[in-house]
Amino acid sequence: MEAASNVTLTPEQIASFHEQGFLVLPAVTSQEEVADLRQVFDRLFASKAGRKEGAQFDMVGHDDDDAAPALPQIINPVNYAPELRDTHYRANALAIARQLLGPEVTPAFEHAILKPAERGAATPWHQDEAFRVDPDFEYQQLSIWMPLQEATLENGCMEYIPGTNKGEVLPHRSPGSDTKVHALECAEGFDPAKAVPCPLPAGGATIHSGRTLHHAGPNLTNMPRRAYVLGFEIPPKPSAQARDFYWNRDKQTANRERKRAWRRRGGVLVEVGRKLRGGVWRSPGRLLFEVRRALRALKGS
Ligand SMILES: O=C(O)CCC(=O)C(=O)O
Repeated sequence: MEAASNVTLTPEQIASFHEQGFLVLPAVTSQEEVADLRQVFDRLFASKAGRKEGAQFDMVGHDDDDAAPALPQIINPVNYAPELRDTHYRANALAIARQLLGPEVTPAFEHAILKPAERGAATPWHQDEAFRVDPDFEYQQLSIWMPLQEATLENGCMEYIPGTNKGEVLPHRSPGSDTKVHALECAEGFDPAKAVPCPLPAGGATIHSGRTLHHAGPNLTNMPRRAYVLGFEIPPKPSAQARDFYWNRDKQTANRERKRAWRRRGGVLVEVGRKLRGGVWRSPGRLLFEVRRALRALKGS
């Protein structure tokens, strides 16, 4: 049975999201579900799920096999834990995304992020849109970020710069100019002193748009900080205006290499199967975007 949604945003919340670029909600699922998700996350990170496919990696280090990661992430954890497919969180997140961006919205990506106890690194200031490998599309995306335990300033809650959602994508770079690091950091054009920290209870959520500048501090506590991010977007259309996200061109990360090797071994067919199972065919706009993106990637390789 599919989980049902029970979150309705007020007109004031919707207006505030579009004005400020973020929104804070005290609860988007039950404490029981949060407890279940914590167990799933701990299993996925401990078993290195997705690592061979390049889907689990350290965001801020060189991601060596034998090094303890400072900020491990799993892209699309649902691929390694089918029980994540049918959660109240997912149903509520989709309902929220539709209220904020409109009925055309489709699921686009998801992330599991861990800041390990005592050594979890800060997430650098960035805009999510800066990570898009193909800047020649128009993106209208948002992320729903749910902590699986309390999120505080001490363990790395989210912090946002209000209003940055209304500007362009600012110049980014690899932290320390090290192109072997997956993360990006925003290089200039904002004032970190304007940051609004957003502490949250477990199972609450912050929502931010693809251009809202954000970061999260290090985890200084003796408990892990886990966050489950669900991303949604209007199916992107080719943009009339050319942009250059040059900071993505030179990336040479270990996870990108693992992903390439896995695709060559037949992983590309697994990817197509996952997209079909995920329901990409239900939205003609989404399907068209996926085909256009694949063709552009083929042309570029
Ligand atoms: O969880 C974090 O530390 C950062 C999350 C983030 O940057 C995002 O969801 O876009």
